[in-house]
Formats: sequence, C-alpha cells, structure tokens
Amino acid sequence: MIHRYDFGSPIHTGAVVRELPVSGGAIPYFMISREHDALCFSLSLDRDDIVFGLGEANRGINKRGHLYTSWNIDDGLHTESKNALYAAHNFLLIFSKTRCFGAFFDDPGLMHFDLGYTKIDEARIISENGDLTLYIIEEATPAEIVSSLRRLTGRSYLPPKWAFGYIQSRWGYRSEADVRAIVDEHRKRRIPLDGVCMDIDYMDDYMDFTVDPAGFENLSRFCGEMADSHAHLIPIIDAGVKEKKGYDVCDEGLEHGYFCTYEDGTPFVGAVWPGRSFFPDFLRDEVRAWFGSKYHRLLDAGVDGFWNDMNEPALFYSENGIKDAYEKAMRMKDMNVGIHEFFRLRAVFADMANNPNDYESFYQTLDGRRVRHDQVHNLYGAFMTRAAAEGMTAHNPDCRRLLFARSSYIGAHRYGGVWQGDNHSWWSHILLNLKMLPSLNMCGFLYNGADIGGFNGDTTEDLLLRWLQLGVFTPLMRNHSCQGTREQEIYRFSLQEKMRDIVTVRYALLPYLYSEFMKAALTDGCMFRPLAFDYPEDETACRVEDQVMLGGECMIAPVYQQNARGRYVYLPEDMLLIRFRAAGDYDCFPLQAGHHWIDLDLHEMPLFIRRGCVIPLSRGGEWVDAVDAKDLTLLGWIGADSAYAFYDDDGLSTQVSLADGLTRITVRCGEDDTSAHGGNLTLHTHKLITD
Ligand code: MIG
Repeated sequence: MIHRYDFGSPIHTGAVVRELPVSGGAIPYFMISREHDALCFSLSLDRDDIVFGLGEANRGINKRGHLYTSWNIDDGLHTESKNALYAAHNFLLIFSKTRCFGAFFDDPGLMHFDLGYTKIDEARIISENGDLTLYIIEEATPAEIVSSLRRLTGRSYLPPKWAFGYIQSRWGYRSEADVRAIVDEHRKRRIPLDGVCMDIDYMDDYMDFTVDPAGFENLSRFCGEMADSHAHLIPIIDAGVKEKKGYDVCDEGLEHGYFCTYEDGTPFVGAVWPGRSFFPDFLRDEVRAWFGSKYHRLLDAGVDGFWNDMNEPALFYSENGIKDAYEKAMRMKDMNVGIHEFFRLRAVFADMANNPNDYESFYQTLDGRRVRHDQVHNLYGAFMTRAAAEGMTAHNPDCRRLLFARSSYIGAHRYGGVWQGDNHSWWSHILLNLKMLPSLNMCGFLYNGADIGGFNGDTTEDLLLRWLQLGVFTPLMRNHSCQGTREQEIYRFSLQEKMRDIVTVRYALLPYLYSEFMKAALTDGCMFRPLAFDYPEDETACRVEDQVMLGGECMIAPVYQQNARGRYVYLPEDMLLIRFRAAGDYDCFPLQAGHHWIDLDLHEMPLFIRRGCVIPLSRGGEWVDAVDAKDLTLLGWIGADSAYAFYDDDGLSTQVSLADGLTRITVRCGEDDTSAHGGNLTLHTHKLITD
C-alpha cells in the first residue's frame, strides 16, 4: 500500500512511473514542521528500529546513527565522515519486529537525513526546497516494500549478458595499441575478459563523441578487431561540452540554446577536463534527444557500451568563481597576511571546485518552467543517463547495451547502472562496496559495482585478490584505477595466477548470477539483500554488516582484512560452504547454523548455499559467450526434493519474459543415485551433498 503526500509544489522528477492520487488524512509516522522554506520530517526511533536504504551512500547497511546529505558531489575521498557522495537515493526503510515501512522523499534538491545523529532516538529528514512528494509504503515485509517501491518507480535497467564479464579499465589508456595490449595480455594468460573501458584520453581534446585521431586511427576497424578477440570497447562520456568553435556539439548546443544558462540567458560556463565547458540541460526532452543522438556516432562504429562521468555535474571552477578568486587574492596581495588570512586565501582556491554558489548561478528548464539548478541539482546525472539510454534505444530498440553512470537519482535505475565512484585502494572500501550492494538494490540499481582494487592510491596484490573475491558476485565486475597510481591489471602481479583463478569462478557462476539478476529485475526484487530481509526474526542476523544474501539460495561473506587467513561468519541457518579456488577447484562443507570461523587462505573465497537449495555452475569460459549455460554442474546440500528456477536468454534482446526464460531444475535423491532434470539442460549431480 502506497500513500502519497504532496508538499508545496513538487518538482516533477520522473522518478515514478505510476501517478497515484494524493492521500487524504494525517501523515503517519512523521511529525512535520516548517522552518522558513525547509520542511522537516521527524520520526522517533525505537531502540530496535533499523534504518535501511539511501542506496549509494556511505557507512553501514543499517544507516542509523549518522548524518547523510543528498547533494550529488564529485568527491573522491570516501572517508567515514563524508555525508554526501555521487547519488541521491532518498528512500528509507524502517524495520523492527513491531513495524516496517518505507518512505521515499521525491525531492531533487538538497536534503539531510539525520538518522539518529543529533539525537540518537530521533530521525530528522529535512528538505531544503520544501517542495516534494513523500511516498509512504506499507507492506508486510521489507522485500514487499521494495517491490512496491519498484512498481512505483519502474523496472530496473537490463544490461546485456556480456556486461557480466570481467572488465579492465584504467585512466591512462590512450591508444589502440594500449587497449590491444590489455586484451592480448589477458588472452595470452587466459585471464577471462569481456571488455575494456576507454577513459577520457581516447577523446580528441576531451571533446565528447570525438576520438583522438593520433591514438585511434579508425575506431570502427578497431571495434571489429576487438570483437574478433571477444572484447567490447566501453568509452566514457563526460557531462561537460567543450567550448570550441567548429565542434558540432558545442555549435549546435549554442545555436539551439540547449545548454544551462545564467539568469540573463547566456550559457553557463564551468571548467572540467575539456577546459571551459557548457552543460546540456538534460531535463528538456529535445536536449536529451539531441545529446542522445550523438551517441550514434560511436554506436555506428561498433561500440555497445558507455559510462557516463562527471554528471553531478562536477565543476573544477566556474567562469565567475575563478574571476572572484583572482580578485580576492589580488586584494590580499598587499595585506600583511597573517595566518587567518592565509587560510582564507588558500580556501578561496580550494573551495572553487563544486562550489554551491555556482550551482545557484545557473538555470534549467523543466516542464517548460525555468528552475534554478540547485533546486533540481540531484537530477542532472539521472537525466544524462536517460539521454544516453533513449539515444541507444532510438539507435536500435531491440538490442540491450551496457550503460553505467556515476551520478544518479531514483528513476535512473530504469535507464542504466551505476558504479560507486572514486574509492581508494583501502581494505575498508571492500566492505563499503559490500554494504552498498543491498542498499543500491533496494533503490532499483541492480547493475552496479565498485572500482575493484581501488581507484585512488596504490593497490597491493592481496588487496586486489581479496577484492576480486567480492567482485566475482557484483554485476559490474570492473578493475579500474586512477592515472599515476600503481598499475593494477591482474598480470602486473606475482599473484596473477591466483587472481585469474578467481576470475574464472565468476564465469563458472555466470549462469547463476545472470539468472538471479534477471529474476530480480523482472520481479522487482533484490539480487542482494540484508540478512534481515530473509531472517527477520533472528536478532543477530538482522544486525550483520559484513555478509549479504545473494539471490534466493546464497549468502556471501568476503574477507576484507589484510593478512587475514579467514574470517568469522554467522549462519542464520544450516548452509553449505563452498570454498572456491578456481572454476573447477573447490571443496564443500556442510555447516550448522551459528557462528563459525572459516579458514580462507589468500587465494580462497567462500560462498554459502542455504540447506535444501541448489545452484548451477558452468565449466567457465574466457568470455561470456564462451560459457556453456546448458551444461551445468549442480551444487548444494539438498533434501529429498530440491529445485532451482533457472533463467536464461540470448543476453541481448530487449523483449524478455520471465516465463519464456525459466527452466525448472529438479533434483531427486534416490536410494543410491541422485538425478536431476531440467528441460534440455545437461545436469551433473556428482557435486551434490545430501542429508
Ligand atoms: O576528474 O575520467 O570517477 O572513474 O577515471 C576525474 C577520469 C574524472 C572520474 C571518474 C573516474 C575516471 C576519471 N574521472
């Protein structure tokens, strides 16, 4: 049951796909107060209330006890105290034994979620705009609340199957030769690979939709060559459009007035990688159609995947900001600069990037109405994603393409996936990666992943190996790093064979992971869930922060501490531990419910299968298309009758249906043999554990 409450004149964010009538009567749960324009929703928190949600946000799966800010920002230092990241996913799920409800604050401006930070037993959610729609969702279980939210906000984006392959990326690949070498090194060493990301250096002078002729002589020929090697090219597209006469995107944007403008109507200028740049007003249909059509140039060359970056939008400085800074600095020039003036002077330059004043200085147009950017700030990335997705659909409506973005808002989950932004090569960021999985899933962002190995800072062999062991399960499995950091491709390390073996596990699990992803997408469910969703009566399970449920059958619990030779795991029920070393190399141990220490050498990774369940495992492959999803070995600790609903499809077409893709795999435990059936699948049962 969803109740809708409107406050002021809500901005039409496009987050919801179903128009609900406004509910009458008093608003449940929240006390509402107004301070100037801001609206505050307060909620008292019982001792046992858990607060889930907020999608791509910092800190725990249980968000209680801190302050979170919805203000999309390019900040590559995700320390524990950061309140805002790249996305605004304003959904909370309050859960305890006595109550369970969801609240989606559909407001694209600045919002604060004080979830027991100021006062430990009170949540205060503040909308600075004061214009918003609040949806309160009441269902019997957390999973049903999430499904209800998704029916309201629409079905999740479906990537092509190849997007579940291993992807290599790094800021710094600048030519065909660079990319070819990456692919060759992987193939030579039999490290599975499905794609290589092209970061900003492939562009000509950082101009979107151009290709540096010095590095990439002939993109379509090169796409063909890469396709022969079973590798997809995934170029980046940035939000800012370079100011340059003769550059079609700039010229057309100016001619038609497609860019965001200052109050006086002249185009807003901010600086990002291309230097002085304009920012397309993606909120307008015609601007999206135009910008989306620009993707066709690269699609025509054979590209079938993109990542959209810098779309918070990030601003290194603005035209006004830098003028202002110079003036301030000049004024201080002849002063006797004391320590306080020095800090002020330094801040003038340090605060130039992503400055709130700049976001208040330009305008966009939504539904024909001019709005100041800060009031709709959190929509910018979402609507860029939508532009790209609509452009790709226009290019070919029958083919799924890969698309993931940095900045997002609920609603963008219909158009693409996300990556978790500029993390660090820190052990704590393996855990942060894990914690975001269920939260992102709740908000509809099923296709997601973090930069494996860490983006900023220098990785270490053991960090990368352990991170890959989590990455095996994340839909986007991409190794990405920043220029200037230690080289991070698997083959740079002495442990490369162990790392390769872990990647082979991904391809062995691919039929299962794809099946669980698609079922989650097509039923508005979650592929990753907090343990509380599955074991709501189990107090211990409800508060676990370093293990998550995967699909209908599994639980994952990665190692995220350096030098650890294993970890403690809490099993809410009997489970079968699979300890993987490589695709065909693993052992199985039935374990009883309770706390366990699990030995896990550096090259070993755990997967837990619930007792009574069975999952399919392929023989693996060096790219997704090489994986035979019809020849499967069943893994599990089964009872008299176990079954698995296996989903598969061609991995590309947009017209998919759950019914058409499902094969029911059933297992029979006989006196002396165990047999399995499932349509035209070849099923091996020799790995099954029976009671
Ligand atoms: O200001 O394109 O998050 O993945 O490598 C940095 C260069 C811009 C930020 C992205 C990162 C990417 C980088 N970009």
